[in-house]
Amino acid sequence: MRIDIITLFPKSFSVFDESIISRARKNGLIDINIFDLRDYTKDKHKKVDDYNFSGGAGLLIRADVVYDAVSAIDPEHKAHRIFLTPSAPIFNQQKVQELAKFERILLLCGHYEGVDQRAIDLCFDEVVSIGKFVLTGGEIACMAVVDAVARYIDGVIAPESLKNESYANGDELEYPQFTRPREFMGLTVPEVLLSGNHAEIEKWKREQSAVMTQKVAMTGKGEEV
Ligand code: 6GU
Repeated sequence: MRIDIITLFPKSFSVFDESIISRARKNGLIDINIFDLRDYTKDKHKKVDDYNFSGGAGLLIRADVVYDAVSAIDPEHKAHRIFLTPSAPIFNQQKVQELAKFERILLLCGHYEGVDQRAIDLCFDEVVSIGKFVLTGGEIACMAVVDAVARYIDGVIAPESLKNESYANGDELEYPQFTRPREFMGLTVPEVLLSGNHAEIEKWKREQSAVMTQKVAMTGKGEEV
């Protein structure tokens, strides 16, 4: 899968040089390209923003700069194009799986007060938010989206890992897990997990998933795309 990211802060994406994503890039499973929006300005001061016609403080990213960047990077509109903004439907695991099916995606990270709406209307297929809160820019949201999507690309992680995890079955959350030692600070590993009885262990996992899901549902309501 090819992933193109347009940002004003390319250096922040060094996170993709670590861990699983880095390995997937080296193995040729994902081709992540970071583009600096400033490289697509025409004026000598490399100005990307301008004042907001609705008034108020804060500058907006200009439509022409975004249009020029997107047109240069994806001239034939081969990529599924996503703009990251808090003013959007909220991302979830179903969306992750949908995005993972594209051969190519392109993401634009907003910054400052946002982006001229005409750029969004003209250039993007979809807008995505990662939750009901506001970040200083779309970069961290972009990293979250790309990381989650990359996990669903063949070869990036073991397929079994995708089966037994939160949101693999609807909104069901994963059960608690334990490793050695059997006792830590007075807390013990549930007896059934030490029993070697696989049927009982499976039953315990299903029950604990339900308990976890119920607990979380009662403490905060999640949002759907
Ligand atoms: Cl995609 N961008 C920003 N700036 N803030 C957010 C967000 C995105 N999703 C949640 N908060």
